[in-house]
Amino acid sequence: MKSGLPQNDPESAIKAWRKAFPILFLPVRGKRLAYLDNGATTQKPSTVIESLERYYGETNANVHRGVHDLSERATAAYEQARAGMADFIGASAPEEIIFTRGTTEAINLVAWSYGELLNPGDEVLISALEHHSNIVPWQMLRDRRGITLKVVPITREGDINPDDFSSALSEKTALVALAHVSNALGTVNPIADMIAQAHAQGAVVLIDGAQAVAHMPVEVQKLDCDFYAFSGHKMYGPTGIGVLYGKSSLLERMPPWQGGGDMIRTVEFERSTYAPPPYKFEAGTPHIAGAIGMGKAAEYIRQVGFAPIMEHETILLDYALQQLQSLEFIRLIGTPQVRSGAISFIVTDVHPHDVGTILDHHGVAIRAGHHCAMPVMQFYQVPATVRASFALYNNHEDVDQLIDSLQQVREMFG
Ligand code: ALA
Repeated sequence: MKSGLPQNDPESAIKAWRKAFPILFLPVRGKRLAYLDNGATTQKPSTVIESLERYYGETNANVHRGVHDLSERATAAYEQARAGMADFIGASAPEEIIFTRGTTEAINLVAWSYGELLNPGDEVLISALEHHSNIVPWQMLRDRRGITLKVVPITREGDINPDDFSSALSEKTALVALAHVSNALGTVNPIADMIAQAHAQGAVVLIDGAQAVAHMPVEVQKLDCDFYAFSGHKMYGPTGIGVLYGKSSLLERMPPWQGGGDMIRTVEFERSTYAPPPYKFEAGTPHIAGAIGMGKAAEYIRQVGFAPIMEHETILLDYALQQLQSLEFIRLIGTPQVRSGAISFIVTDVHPHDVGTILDHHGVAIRAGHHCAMPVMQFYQVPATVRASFALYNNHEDVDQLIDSLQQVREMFG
């Protein structure tokens, strides 16, 4: 890994990163934009934006089908993006990378396909801090195949209780599905240890990496997870594209989950045979431009380097936490042991949606709501929270703008 921020002039490095994102320099409601809604989606660097324009302007054709030059070039670019994503997360081969519409579709793919290999009585284990995307597909599987869905509780701080996790595992556990980083609380789960424990019981493990891949290096072979799901748009890439990583040995055994073009070997009216992975799981024309843009986003992240990204984001998160804690009218929701990316909080006596609307008028973009994690809200007995979530281009000025605007909220509501 590259070394961290340049010690002599970290501010210039961050200024240079910001320059790559044109949208950051457009005023919002006549104010300087402080974009702190990166957990929902990140902004895109020029290299990603240009790659989409170049693809549609110079290369556009369908993949894996044509015999003409454009189709060959589109196919090469799409497959190069796949290889790039394999490299980005340390997969052993490009064939272990399936392009999906995003994390949600990737998790549904596993639930619908690997789920077919599960039997009534098998247990699927999730945690109480999961995003709806890592809850609902397993409820649907439970209702379809009679599996048992078990939920490991979290502590007041917002960590998965390690003892509860260990004791929830048994020889009945067929699959464990966990967030790498909680989108609502920012909790970083100790997934390497959890994966090892699950494997010791013979379970396969799916990790929802949507909130992790832009913030920390992920090495799927080192983690030894069986599946890892993530989205392009939360890592500076386009929307509508994501990745499911799966170990080849599992992908080979799994049935296809959608039928159509590109996923077959032969089709007769009596029966069809299927292409090998990853194509078996990519029915229909894929989001070619999206995959290429996602590949560019991964290149961008690697070029900046995770060491400086992590150093900068840690400094910024600590600063934001310290500033928020200094306001007596703010209550933090979740104080996990290890945090990445997001801070959730409540402004005393003001609904998060009202906070969000006022902040918006000060140019501060945050998310207010249940963050697709209603069980987390139920646990903390709040209808919603305000969430500030960070990316590599955020700076101290963004945090100061957030804090000043929160003070305005307090003044307005008395
Ligand atoms: N999952 C996204 C979020 O946390 C949309 O905001």
